[in-house]
Amino acid sequence: MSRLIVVSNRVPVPDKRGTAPAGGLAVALKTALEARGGLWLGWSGRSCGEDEIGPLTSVKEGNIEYALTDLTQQDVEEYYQGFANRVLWPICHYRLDLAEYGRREMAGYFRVNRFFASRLLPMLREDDLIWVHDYHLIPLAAELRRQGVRNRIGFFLHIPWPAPDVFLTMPVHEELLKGLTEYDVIGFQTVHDRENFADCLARQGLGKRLGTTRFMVGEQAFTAKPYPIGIETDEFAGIARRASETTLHRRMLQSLDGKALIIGVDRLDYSKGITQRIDAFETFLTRHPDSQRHVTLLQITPKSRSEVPEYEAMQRTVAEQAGRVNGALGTVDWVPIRYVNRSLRRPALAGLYRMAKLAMVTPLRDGMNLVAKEYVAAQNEEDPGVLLLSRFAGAAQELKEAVLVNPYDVEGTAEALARGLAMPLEERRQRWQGMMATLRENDVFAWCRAFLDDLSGNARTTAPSAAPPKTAGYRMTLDPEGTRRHRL
Ligand code: ADQ
Repeated sequence: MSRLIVVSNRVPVPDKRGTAPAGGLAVALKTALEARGGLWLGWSGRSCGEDEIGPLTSVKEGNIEYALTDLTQQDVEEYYQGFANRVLWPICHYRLDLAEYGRREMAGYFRVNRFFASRLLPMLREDDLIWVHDYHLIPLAAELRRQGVRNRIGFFLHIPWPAPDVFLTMPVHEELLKGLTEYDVIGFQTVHDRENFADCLARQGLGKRLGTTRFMVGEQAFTAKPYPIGIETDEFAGIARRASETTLHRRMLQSLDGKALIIGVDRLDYSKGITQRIDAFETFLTRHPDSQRHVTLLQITPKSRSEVPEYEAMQRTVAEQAGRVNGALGTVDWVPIRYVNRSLRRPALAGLYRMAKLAMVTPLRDGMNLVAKEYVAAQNEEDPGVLLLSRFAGAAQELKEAVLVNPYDVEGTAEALARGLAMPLEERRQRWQGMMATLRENDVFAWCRAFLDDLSGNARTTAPSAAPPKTAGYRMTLDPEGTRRHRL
């Protein structure tokens, strides 16, 4: 079996006791790396002066090596804070209004990708499989190819891929699109994202489509396919079951004093729809005054990317909004919204999910959204809670039994919330069973295997003899992968 090289912006390096930061993605990739032996390369999170970039820092654990590089302060500003977080992130989440293009940042993004390629090159062996993750590193394959690398390289995009009208607003769209076609396998979260990508290729007249998942640009054929990411379903369910014995769980139950808990868990990010969610909760309370004093919304939101001004402003907006609702509707012994800016450990989070009668997972746009999946996995099968899920989260393509909402429609979300809280046990059970079966079948390990099978399986330069798409041009409206699960 070929060795596996994973490249991502940040790397979950195990600490001195050998425990890696928890999280399904890290666990799944670590399992794959252990099976094949391998290397995980990324940024150390440190910045330094131009002349201070030293050799890679290496941490070894068993047959896995974690290799970290520092970046210069200028690199971090241009590549990470600049182009990745202030252009690619907003554009891929359909926020054209927040994208800030700057030539310097764009150049920095490509320069740092070249730099990552040069750091990887001396460590590469001929038959290594390379798996690149996420929007920070789109041009990495093109840089590696330019430096002579012929290995099979795969890319997985964790965030949405936008429709052509949105994507093409980016001044460097051509380079990014062409850069992607240098991969052998491109993974998206949903069929919808892959079709958006195919539409972008078609709009730019780049190559041709050979079949549902195969494309050809110049002499090179590649695969573009949805691989919906999952969680460690059974492990997470076990953590949630055990969490009911913890002190935090008891204290929380006590403090709820019989009120129904509604939960929201998101990094602080404008894509997560937190302000619309609070609006919907307020509308629900106002329209259903008999629910007042009987429900509490716990919104757990660790701060993220505070160096980007939009995020700092958002922190103020959400805190003020929660304060205003609490001031207007709260009583001396009831606070409608508890707003917490903390990251919680997984057992604590799992226990809170299990305690909550309903989860509001209402992003305006999300690649997948693992919180939705964790909430379902954490439920008590005898008395499961209700998942209110945005139809604009990738997870909505799989979790069809959730109560799907349009987060822009505040009143509609408020009514769905009322319906969800009143949902009879039998319906809750049925919906939960359907969702849980999906999560068990397509957990994060299955996701990882499916991608790596495709990455190790295809021949890069062979043009397959697949039939052309049945519909004219590139657009395919019906795609059987929409319901396909990876049974491996
Ligand atoms: P994110 O945007 O970070 O990920 P998400 O998929 O919801 O979003 O995952 C966040 C993870 O962080 C979850 O495992 C969750 O439990 C954890 N988390 C969130 N808030 C927390 C808190 N307060 N304390 C502790 N843990 C917390 C990106 C994309 C998503 C895609 C993932 C994976 O934006 O769409 O689902 O990658 O591909």
